[in-house]
Amino acid sequence: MGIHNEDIAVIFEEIADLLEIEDANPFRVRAYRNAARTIRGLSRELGDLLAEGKDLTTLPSIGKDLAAKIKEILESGHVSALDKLHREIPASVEDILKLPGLGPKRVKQLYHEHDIKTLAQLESAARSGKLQALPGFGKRMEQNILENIHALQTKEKRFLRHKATFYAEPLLHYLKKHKSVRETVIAGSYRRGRESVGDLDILITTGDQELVMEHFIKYEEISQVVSSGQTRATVILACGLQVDLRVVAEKSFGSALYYFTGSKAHNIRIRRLAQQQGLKINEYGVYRGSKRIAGDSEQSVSKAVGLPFIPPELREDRGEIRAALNHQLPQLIEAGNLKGDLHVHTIATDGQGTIKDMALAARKYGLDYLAITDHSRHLAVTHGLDPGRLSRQIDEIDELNTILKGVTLLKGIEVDILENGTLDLPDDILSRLDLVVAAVHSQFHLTRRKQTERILRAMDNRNFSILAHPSGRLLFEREPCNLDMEKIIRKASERGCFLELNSQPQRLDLIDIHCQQAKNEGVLISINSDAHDENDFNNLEFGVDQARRGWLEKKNVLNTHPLKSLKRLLRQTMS
Ligand code: DGT
Ligand code: CA
Ligand code: CA
Repeated sequence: MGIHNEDIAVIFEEIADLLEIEDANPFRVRAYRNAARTIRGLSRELGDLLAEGKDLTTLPSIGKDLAAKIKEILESGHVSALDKLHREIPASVEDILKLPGLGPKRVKQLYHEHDIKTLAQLESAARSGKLQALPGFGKRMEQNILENIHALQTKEKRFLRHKATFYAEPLLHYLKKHKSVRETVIAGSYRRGRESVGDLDILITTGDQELVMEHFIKYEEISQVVSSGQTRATVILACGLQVDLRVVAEKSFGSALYYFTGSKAHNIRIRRLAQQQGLKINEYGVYRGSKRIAGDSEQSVSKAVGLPFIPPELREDRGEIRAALNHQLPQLIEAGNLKGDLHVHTIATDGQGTIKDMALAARKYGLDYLAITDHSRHLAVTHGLDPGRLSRQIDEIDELNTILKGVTLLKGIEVDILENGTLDLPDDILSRLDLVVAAVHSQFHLTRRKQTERILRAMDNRNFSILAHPSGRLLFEREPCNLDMEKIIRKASERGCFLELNSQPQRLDLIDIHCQQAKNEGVLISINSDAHDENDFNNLEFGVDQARRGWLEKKNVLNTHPLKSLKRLLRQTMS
């Protein structure tokens, strides 16, 4: 689990590449490259040298600054200089950089001179023959690029976790069918509840590993067996998802589960904590000297290093170990804590169900209340509501509430935030509603300052209740808006209004770290389905998973409140 010299060299090379794309001072770029070379040539691990108290600046090409960065990487698994570059350069540009044959110089040229910043843009330039005309490219290179993009598209693809569940669950079911399979569990990012997964890491225990491996390899959805051995196999499913299966011994199940759940950064910290207590920890168990003291369950592993159980969603090295040591782990929210849903569409705009359909579906899902929030007129493609239609919907909801049993409807709207920060409908109609959910649906590319001011201004409206899908991102499709989210969170705190965690699997917006920030600022989060049909309430579970990754407790979530106190909270924003 340690950090090796190679890991550090890779980080320094990435920094050099990104600095080069940013047109940084060539001396700085070279300093990182030279350091990477030095590190690769060392005969000892930097971690060991540091532990022995060696002064790293005595190594060639390592000055004070780089020595400090090495220390930072060894201690935390990452380095803030690289984190900063990741914030500045779109991730999609880095995707281009990863294409074989395209170095930082060419990527810089594509990005700065030709505004090519995604693989899709690169592909279309190559297809239309425009790329070969650029200085330093040419026909061969264009052809290579097309081939490499194709190879990449069929290979390294992350899956929405939501999508992965569709393949994971039948596979688990298939594995469990075999009579000698005992435990099966999906570890890795899937278990940590990440919004997307690179692959599935499945652990099983069995009395007969040979038979079980044979059974696994015969799964009909497998399109390619990458490798298979006695205790481990890697396969690709027809959908493109990779699955790593490991058979582990029963007595090591807990330590294997802990290890393969990750994250890697969390594991590194746990291992260090164990070392401080004279213990050794790996995927087989926890050891004092040669004596094995724990490993059959995850609880036994945690306990051996003096920690309470840390929920997988928190295992990202974001302070969870410190919190655990101080007995301050959050009591994470659970799906059953939600009492209602505050963002739902109907056939009046782009939904599939009537108000009544949606109300009954919400009741069936176990919710006590439901806010109807159709789109406003500015979003014409959805046939958004104008004041007249909204007024009639208000009357319709009042009437339905007199006959519906077991569920209460609230009157709302998902109103567009216009480019200048005003809301798309007049105050006199908005003030008749129980809540106003406001959202950006246009002009996603304003500058950071303008986009932030636009939203802050909207939040100043007295009728504003909840900011919907605050960043506007669509996973794998649209980058988040360029926004100062910290400012928005602070504003919500001052103003006493709320932020949404939109549960659509492709949105999952707010993201986890912003949930955590909102919690720290005392801002309540509304976990909403944004349902467009009766089945979409199931999305709420993905929203809750994300909320757990954001450290949220029941008390941090607006719609865990019973109707009466919810209404009071909503009214408070209007005063
Ligand atoms: P993914 O698949 O990219 O969504 O992310 P993970 O977290 O599932 O990563 P994966 O599949 O590469 O590995 C699963 C877990 O196994 C990971 O979270 C921690 C553990 N692990 C794998 N390789 C290493 C390693 O080289 N060092 C350490 N410390 N842990 C590792
Ligand atoms: Ca994985
Ligand atoms: Ca894996």
